[in-house]
Amino acid sequence: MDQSLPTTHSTQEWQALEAAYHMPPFSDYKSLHEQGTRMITRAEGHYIYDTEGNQILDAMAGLWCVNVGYGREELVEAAAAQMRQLPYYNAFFKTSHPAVAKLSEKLASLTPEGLSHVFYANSGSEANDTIIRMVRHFWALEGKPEKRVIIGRDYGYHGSTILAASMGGMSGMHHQAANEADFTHIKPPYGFLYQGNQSEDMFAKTAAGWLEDAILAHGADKIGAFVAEPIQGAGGVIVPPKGYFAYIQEICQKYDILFIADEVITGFGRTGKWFASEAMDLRPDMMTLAKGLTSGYVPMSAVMVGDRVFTSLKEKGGEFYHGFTYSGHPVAAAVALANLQIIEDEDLLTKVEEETGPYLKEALAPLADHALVGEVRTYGLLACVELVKDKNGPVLFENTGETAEIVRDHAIASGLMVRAVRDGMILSPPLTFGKADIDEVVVKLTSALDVTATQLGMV
Ligand code: PXG
Repeated sequence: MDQSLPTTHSTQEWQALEAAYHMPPFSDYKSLHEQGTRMITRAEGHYIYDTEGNQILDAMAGLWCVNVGYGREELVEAAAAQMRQLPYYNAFFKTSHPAVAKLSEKLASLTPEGLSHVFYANSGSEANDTIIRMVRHFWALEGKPEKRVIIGRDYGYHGSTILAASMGGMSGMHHQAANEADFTHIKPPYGFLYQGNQSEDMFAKTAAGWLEDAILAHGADKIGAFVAEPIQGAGGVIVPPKGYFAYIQEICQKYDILFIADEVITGFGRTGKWFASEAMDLRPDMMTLAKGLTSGYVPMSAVMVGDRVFTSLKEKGGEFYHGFTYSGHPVAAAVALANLQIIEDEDLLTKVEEETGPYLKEALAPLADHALVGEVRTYGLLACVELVKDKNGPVLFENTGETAEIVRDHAIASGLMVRAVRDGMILSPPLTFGKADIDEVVVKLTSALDVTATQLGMV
């Protein structure tokens, strides 16, 4: 029996249902339906398909998550088999199940040494809320309950739950967030805006110095943790200068501040290693995982807890009052295990590190000469093409985001899905992308840039 949803409605009928009933995330409900929503009905490999019959190359892997690409029967089978055997049981009250036990062992083996225990949630946001509570629990057990302020970075994104939004540096989200007193933010190591004529190492020192300044301004006795995405994703693929995190980690150690790596985007092969922490030599006390953990086929997130924190919780005792009905969900755990198996069997890390990562860098490099482009930066299979009004300066566009939106619309019209962040065009394709897929991205993105530059009278 075919149980898939009907695809027989017209685009207009689907859009009418959307407009009548659905409140999608991050939307302005006033302007949302002026244009009509694009309705995606299916996906296969690296392409998504909409109700108009358009085939679109997905250079964003859904939302930075479909690392193994679409249509993977292994994941469907893993979910179905687990649903038949044990579709649900909880991990509360001293019960658990084999899928989550196996996944925990696997994650402990893949993540950097010292991160040996796993706490599960369903989204990156929940995982980060878990971390915030665990930071407070840890310092309370250590007899320093006043160490509860967490330092994040501007343009950092850690999720949409109330605390994760406060920890993040998206200022637009802050007025709906939690009490500001528990969070503070420093400037990110965003070379394009802040490096000026400093050498890379000098800028790394300057940017890490912003952390020390913030610690001294608040008093180290108040600061519980510093949180960072190794590469800021939703903030615009901000790649730190070499050495930045070495200085950052020294500072965290000097003032006895926990270091948290949010690897929701950078994890599971995106950088060519299992985790950016490995690529950048980070030794976080805790690590946030989601997205690529299940390649987005089902929701699951995890917090990797380092030995210092875990040992304290274990030795000092006292309940950690926190958890979700679906923490360590058996179906998600089974899908995660199958997904990790694919990454290993297909050697996707080597593919990204040695083949497609360097190829993406090389293929995008010529765009730096385009009239609309101020900078191209890549790391593994992450990329940002920064748009500028004038390359000399560079001078940014006044109405931030407007130009990137135009480029994005042209790209989609030509069959390429990219993300726009401020005036940056963002790529985060499936790790199964080959060189031919990258070539297709470059051709379509270049054409979208050309059309936009002509439209804006820049060439
Ligand atoms: N941390 C990081 C680094 C993320 O990128 C989260 C936490 C939160 O995960 P959940 O599963 O709660 O969404 C994310 C999520 C965008 C965009 O606009 C990015 C994310 C989510 C939604 C939109 O690029 N990243």
